[in-house]
Amino acid sequence: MPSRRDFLKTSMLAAGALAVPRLAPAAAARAQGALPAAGGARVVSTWDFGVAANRAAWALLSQGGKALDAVEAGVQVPEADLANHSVGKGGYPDRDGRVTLDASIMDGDGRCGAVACLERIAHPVKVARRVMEATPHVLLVGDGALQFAREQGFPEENLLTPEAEQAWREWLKTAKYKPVANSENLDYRRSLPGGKDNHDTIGMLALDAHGHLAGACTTSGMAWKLHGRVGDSPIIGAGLYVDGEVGGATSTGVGEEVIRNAGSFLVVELMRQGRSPQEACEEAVRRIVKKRPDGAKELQVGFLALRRDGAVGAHAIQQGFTYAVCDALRQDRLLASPSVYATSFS
Ligand code: SD4
Repeated sequence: MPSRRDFLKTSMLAAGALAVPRLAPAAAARAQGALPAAGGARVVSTWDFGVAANRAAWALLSQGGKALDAVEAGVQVPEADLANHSVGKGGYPDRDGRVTLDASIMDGDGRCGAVACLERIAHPVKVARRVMEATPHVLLVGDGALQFAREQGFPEENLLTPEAEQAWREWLKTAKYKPVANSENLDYRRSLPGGKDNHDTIGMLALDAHGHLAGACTTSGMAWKLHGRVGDSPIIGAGLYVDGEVGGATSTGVGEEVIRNAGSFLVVELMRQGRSPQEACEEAVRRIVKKRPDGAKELQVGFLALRRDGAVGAHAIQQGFTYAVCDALRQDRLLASPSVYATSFS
């Protein structure tokens, strides 16, 4: 159970009192509220690296581009960033030293594609889109996904960078696997190989000027996972779900918990029933916390939602989940999500 202090702090966070590290409250409210009735484009994405990813998506959206093209372009930014150890090339490998990538993409009309446990291809989101557009399938995995990518002409390369390999060799000394939470606890972060958390996924949702929605999600998954492990990110309804009549949702954190609760689908369905994006994310997080006997005290999961009118919501189990919001007004907003627990590892 959260302590009273945690609860009080959480209530303040939920009320928005502490929710905005880099914006005044009024500006944050504008960033989260519906867009003007006349419409407009908006893109949101998970974590600090979402700011740069949003900018790439905005380059298309601001020119009247399609939401689907925007999310595909946006998430390629962290996929290509070698300093990012949780997405794309440069991602931390699995227990056997193999970098395996998961990604999905979805349009507001229900079209979707995904790849899981894909090796040697730097931009899994592009392969996911190709699955969606060039096959009758939704999800290709492992060798089959690689075979398809090769046939489609995607270049192959070694995705294990020297830095990621070094972190893996360091981990091998103890070889202890724990799906630890992402938190603001700096001592904890520093204790991890490379001084970083062992997971962070980019999930992105976009609304274009024509009123169309799309989303994408891409990750190297949990560092040091068992070979063959697939997380929530490529599972439609878990790590990503978009319904043009309602809105979209995406998730980050310990994928197993999100899959168990069909998290992103749940967020969208709750919005369909009239909950705000914020309320829907809160309820999805609450379900995860409630089902865990330990109250999910050591796990992180965060949800991000974008309703079809542009309204945004986010909620996480632990403090520290950030998300980026970009629209015609401002392109570089980074907001702190409210959370169930104010601190995770104290
Ligand atoms: C996974 N959800 O593979 C991803 C990892 C992640 O923040 O999001 N980390 O379970």
